[in-house]
Amino acid sequence: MADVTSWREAGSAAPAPGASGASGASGASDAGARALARDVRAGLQSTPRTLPCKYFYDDHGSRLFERITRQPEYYQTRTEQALLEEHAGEVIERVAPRELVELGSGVGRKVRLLLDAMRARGLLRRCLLLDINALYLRRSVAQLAAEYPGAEVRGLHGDFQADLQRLGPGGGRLVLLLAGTLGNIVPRRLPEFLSQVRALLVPGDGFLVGVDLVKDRARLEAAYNDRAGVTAEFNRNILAVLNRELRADFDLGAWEHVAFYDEDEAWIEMRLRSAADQRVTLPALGLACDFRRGDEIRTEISAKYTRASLEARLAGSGLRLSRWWTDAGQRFALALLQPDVAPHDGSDLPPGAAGFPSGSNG
Ligand code: SAH
Ligand code: AVI
Repeated sequence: MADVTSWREAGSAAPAPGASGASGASGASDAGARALARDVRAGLQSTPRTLPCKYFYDDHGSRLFERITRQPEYYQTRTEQALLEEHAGEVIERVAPRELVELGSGVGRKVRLLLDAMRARGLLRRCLLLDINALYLRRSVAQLAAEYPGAEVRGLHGDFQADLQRLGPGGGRLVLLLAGTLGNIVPRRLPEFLSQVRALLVPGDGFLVGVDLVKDRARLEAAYNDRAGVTAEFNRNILAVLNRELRADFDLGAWEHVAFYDEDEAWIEMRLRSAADQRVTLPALGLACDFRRGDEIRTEISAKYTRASLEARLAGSGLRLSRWWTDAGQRFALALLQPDVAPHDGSDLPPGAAGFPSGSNG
């Protein structure tokens, strides 16, 4: 059983203009266009100029991301895949979920390792994929529904920073945020996001996060400056989204890809740098922007964590680190986060969970 729900029709923020709609409904793309217009206006008028990285992922951008994951410099995907191959069984045994929810599911490849581990233990009932790109979402849902015929597979088209409450209450739930996508959330906003995820869970549930780790600058910068230039194309693609959706006239050839590691912030920052003095018009916004040669627009941050810096961000979120796995090279980690069981308030304990073990910090 499979279906894809557009949350936008329910009146929530509309995050994916330019992506093929699941239903092609024009109301959905109107809402998407409004959200894009608001975000781009605010971002281009702020100092420094910024664009939200979620707008990379139209259909072409999603394809480019897939190509990035196959570049030799981009160690993240293959390292996380290997960690999941090794530890999926243990994750499932710790959480015993009947429902898997993947935020930012993309092609939905790695999720199979967890679904297989659930199925092997007779646990699998439901799988929910959430993504901003409706085309990839619809394809993934159809494929998983065919491969796991006993499970209810659903797609939710939305923004994991705006729409989480639509997932409803937890209980037997494992939420995934893989690929290091947690790093694309500005770290100071992470506690708020983690609290929102916590609200989807009950004690005993889990939130499995793929975490790209702090490491030497050369390796990090190489991953975002691949020799084949795929990341550069991915970065410039955000301007193509603005040209199509807002009738802007960015000349993609007049913008240079920049990606560097900011050690103080512990994040990779991607920017687009104007290669000339130029004026860009965005008629749909009634906006014209002047750029001097060398002016930059920040398009993405990709924060890198240590176990300690991630734990520091958990403070007050209601989640604790229950298990931590890394590869031998300490490049990438899987962090299993689970709700704190507040000793003074067991009101959200599910039936029978009163004796839930606290779990060890691995
Ligand atoms: N989980 C996949 C894909 C990771 S790439 C993997 O492990 O390979 C990040 C994914 O998150 C993309 O599919 C992108 O479309 C989606 N995404 C990015 N920002 C999002 C947001 N704010 N809300 C929902 N999905 C988002
Ligand atoms: C999806 N996300 C974790 C990627 C990252 O590494 O931050 C997106 C990306 N940006 C450039 N390359 C890949």
